[in-house]
Amino acid sequence: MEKEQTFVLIKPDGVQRRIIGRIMQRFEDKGFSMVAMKMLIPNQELLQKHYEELMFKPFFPCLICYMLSGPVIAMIWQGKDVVRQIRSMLGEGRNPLEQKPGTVRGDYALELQRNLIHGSDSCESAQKEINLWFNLKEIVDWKPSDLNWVCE
Ligand code: IDP
Repeated sequence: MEKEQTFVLIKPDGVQRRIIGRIMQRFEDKGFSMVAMKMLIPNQELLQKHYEELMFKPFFPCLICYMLSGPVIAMIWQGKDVVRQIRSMLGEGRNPLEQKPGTVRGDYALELQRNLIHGSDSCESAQKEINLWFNLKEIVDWKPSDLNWVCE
């Protein structure tokens, strides 16, 4: 069974716009499995760690403020090549206006900042982000019953 995992965060605008279900549906339809999920209002310390690489960007204070503005949904998704696949399904690249229809950002977002969703950009950052947002006890080890029909 393919155990690659990635961290996905539906940002405050995704929650407020009530598109959580539609986003998760895309990942389930592709054949990925969710192994952890929680809703929370993240605190500043957590967000500063999550976005530490962007600390010196001019938009950093604004980004933190936006991310503090309401609840988010933190998730771990598992499956074959899941890190790369989910990045491409959410619409990689800074500007949602450049993203193709069929991607989450391409279908639902117009702005650089309010882009609805985060997905880890590498296996290394996925592991780091999973450890930052989740305890081991919150991750569920389960085998989807249709797995043999999705993966050879
Ligand atoms: P990513 O989410 O596509 O991986 P990053 O460069 O890691 O993009 O940026 C993190 C988040 O910071 C973006 O998802 C977006 O919400 C916000 N952001 C990135 N660039 C800008 C900008 O130029 N202005 C405002 N917000 C930005």
